[in-house]
Amino acid sequence: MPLSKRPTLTQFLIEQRRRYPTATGDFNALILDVALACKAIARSVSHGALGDMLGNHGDDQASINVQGETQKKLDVISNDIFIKSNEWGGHLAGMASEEMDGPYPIPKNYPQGKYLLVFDPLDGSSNIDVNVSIGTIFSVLRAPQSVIDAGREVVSEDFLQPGAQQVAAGYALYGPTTMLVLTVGTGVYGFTLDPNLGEFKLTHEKIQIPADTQEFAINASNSRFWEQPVKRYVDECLAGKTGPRAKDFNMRWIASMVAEAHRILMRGGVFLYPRDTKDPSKAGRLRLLYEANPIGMIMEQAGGRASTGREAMLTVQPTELHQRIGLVFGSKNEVERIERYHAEPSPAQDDANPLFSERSLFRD
Ligand code: AFP
Repeated sequence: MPLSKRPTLTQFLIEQRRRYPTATGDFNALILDVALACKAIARSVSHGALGDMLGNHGDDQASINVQGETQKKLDVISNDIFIKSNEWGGHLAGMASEEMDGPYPIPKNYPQGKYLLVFDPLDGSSNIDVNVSIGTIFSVLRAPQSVIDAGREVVSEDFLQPGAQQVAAGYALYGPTTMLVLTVGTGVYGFTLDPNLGEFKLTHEKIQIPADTQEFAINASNSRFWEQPVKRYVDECLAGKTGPRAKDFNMRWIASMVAEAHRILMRGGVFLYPRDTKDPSKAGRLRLLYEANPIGMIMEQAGGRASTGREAMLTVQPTELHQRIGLVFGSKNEVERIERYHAEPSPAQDDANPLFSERSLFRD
């Protein structure tokens, strides 16, 4: 399709809005403010060392975020860009971010709106200084009626909504091209930034993930911490044609979840960052509200599946703002297989019931 014929993000949103005659345009304006923030982050990321953007925030006095992780300069810059682009529009009652301890109430000098915006402003920070693709992840929820009616300040509890209640989710991928991948509940659409126009143009309509795959992504350096079902799944992938899967697999690990998610959307695959025993105080590495849920909505809307390994991700009831969780997503049949392995009796139970012993040919 010639570039001139490709709808812009604005045109796409207006055409989607026509399905809802009572729509006020608030939602569309919010998505466009988010898209503007992503364009500004893309610009900062593209300058890299030229823009004094690399390295840790606070330079010699490195700052640590609520996650206990060293903040990169671009983490803080990206968070500020998101706040400044979205606080003034009158569409939000509040925001929450990986980079902020608590929720961000809309300043009194701006009107308060009916949505909540939750985001990881820059995911994959460990890749910034080595010029590997990174991304932004965002999720839109409805503010509780009590916030809208009373106009009260948001509190953390207002954000603790299951992923199935998201009204929109998406990510920006800062790679060879800058892309915005978005779902508003009617499928998954990809927009590529036209650097000459400064506009996101529709390039991928109704993305569908292949139900099967021969590609898995996991950080194999954690294998000694994995639970048995994950060990079994990975062992069977590694066994390839010679094992129970009777086909060879390929492995990938970029350490930027947005890049992995995009590859899986484009050609299938499965991503695992499971709950493991590496740090018993953490229920997983990834965060539920602004990583697992938005990526989960994208995956489910594209015909894939997102799971904790034991249950559907979008059904999980959050208990805290920065809650961590085990995450498996991608090709539906592969994620369901991993869930089946988690549902089978664990080895401890097997000792009592040898009949239920692991069927894998590769027991430890
Ligand atoms: P950072 O933003 O701290 O680099 O974490 C990125 C991430 O949350 C996710 O995008 C990656 O898939 C995962 O962590 C990489 O984790 P490992 O560094 O343990 O492989």
